Amino acid sequence: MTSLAAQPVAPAIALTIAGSEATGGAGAQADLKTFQELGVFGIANLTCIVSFDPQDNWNHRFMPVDQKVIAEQLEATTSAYGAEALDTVKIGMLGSPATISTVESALKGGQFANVVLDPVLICKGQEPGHALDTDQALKAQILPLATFVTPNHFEAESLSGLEIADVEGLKAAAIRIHELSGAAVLAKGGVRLEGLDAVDVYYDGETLEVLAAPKVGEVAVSGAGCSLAAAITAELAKGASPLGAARTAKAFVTAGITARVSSNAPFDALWQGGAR
Ligand code: PXL
Repeated sequence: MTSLAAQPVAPAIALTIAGSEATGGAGAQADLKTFQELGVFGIANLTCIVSFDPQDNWNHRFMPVDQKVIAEQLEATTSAYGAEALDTVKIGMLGSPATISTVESALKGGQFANVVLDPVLICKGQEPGHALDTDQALKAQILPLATFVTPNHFEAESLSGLEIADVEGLKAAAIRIHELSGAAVLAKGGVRLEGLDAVDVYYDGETLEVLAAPKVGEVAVSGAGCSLAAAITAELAKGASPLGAARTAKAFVTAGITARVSSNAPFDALWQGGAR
């Protein structure tokens, strides 16, 4: 008897080390939806649980996962999938110096060829300077281990020490962050830079490329940064080049922002199905 079922093809696998954002717009939920949408078997190891507070202007309530439990998740995941099956990881919100040290140890285990860092310094609604010790630990311990880093406007200023007023400033910051980290950089202007386009700058030490797409509104959408870095991660897991991954991710996020989901929270959420 012949079967009509297609020969199964093993999917690429990718891990996100990230926080849960309860409303499903950002964090691990956005990462897993992005992985799935791009045909990658997704794994999430949770670092914290964020629940916005509707009684307090939707500010963040932050609950870290116990360090032992974070280490156990990473042990389970790296043991289940060796470096041949799982060599690509995305780092999202870590949230504390202790978690940064736990994740640093796991990265130093050497399993991951692709380490995509979304340097979440503060989230929408948080004040800059909120968590200086965490920011400093991220720069000192995780940034040097990254192979790809995706700072937004604020994070690019913080990581580079440069002020960014326009695309030329974004280019200078991307070059500086590459020099500091050795990683490929996609510095995101988003809605923060003036003009009709949302402009990002890619730099990997050789190629400098401006990625532009028409802005969809003037308000930042929740999950855009997470989904962009997750899409880069998925594409790298499938074997794309860093620049190819950046281009695909930009198109994926632009479609997802166009198909955004609104709620009672003050920001819309990106819909990963927007590119279908
Ligand atoms: O968008 C950054 C982000 C990442 N991860 C988690 C978050 C947020 C923002 O709210 O809650 C868990």
